[in-house]
Amino acid sequence: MKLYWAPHTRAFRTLWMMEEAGIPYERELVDINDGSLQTERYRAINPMMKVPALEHGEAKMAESGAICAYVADLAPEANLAPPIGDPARGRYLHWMFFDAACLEAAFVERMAKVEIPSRAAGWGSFDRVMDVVENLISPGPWVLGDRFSAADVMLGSDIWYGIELLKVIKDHPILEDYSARCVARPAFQRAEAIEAEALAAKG
Ligand SMILES: N[C@@H](CCC(=O)N[C@@H](CS)C(=O)NCC(=O)O)C(=O)O
Repeated sequence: MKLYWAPHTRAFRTLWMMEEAGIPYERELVDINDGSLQTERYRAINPMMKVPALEHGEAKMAESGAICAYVADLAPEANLAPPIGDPARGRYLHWMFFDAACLEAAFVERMAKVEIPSRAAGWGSFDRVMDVVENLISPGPWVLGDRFSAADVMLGSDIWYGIELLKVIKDHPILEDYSARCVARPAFQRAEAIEAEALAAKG
């Protein structure tokens, strides 16, 4: 299984996911700024020509949420996704999809300083999304209560990104605590170390 990735991108969550799953994988570090993704070979994996992307035998796929869900299902022993038939799978899928559909969109709205009428915007509004996520992880500690899952990899990576890098989340102690719980996970730290090593090698 090969993961195409670049540091400081949405590929981080897939690195974290791989480290949580604990299954063998190969990493191919790509440069998203020098045109090296603009090849027919890469287009066949991800026609959007973005990272992350995954190749696993005949399976070729992109979209970080889909990759996280795919890897979680491949590693049942890591217990990162409720199996089909488990009622918790509904809540799990709900929040996996919510991340890309609502949380990321709300960040973009805030960064672009545009206001879209909340009934037209699929995510409602930035403030509404923050309230919903705070309620979701209270008391937590995770989206599925005591059970950490790939939904936390998706949500946690975006919350962390929103606080630390984009700085669109401010004065939300519940979200800051959740982010700190994510950062404390050994798999998160291994993913960070992989990024740091790649950035240091680049100079
Ligand atoms: N919806 C996609 C977004 C992927 C994406 O936007 N990747 C960016 C980095 S965060 C990228 O590869 N940009 C390079 C480019 O557009 O050329 C996902 O979640 O995987």
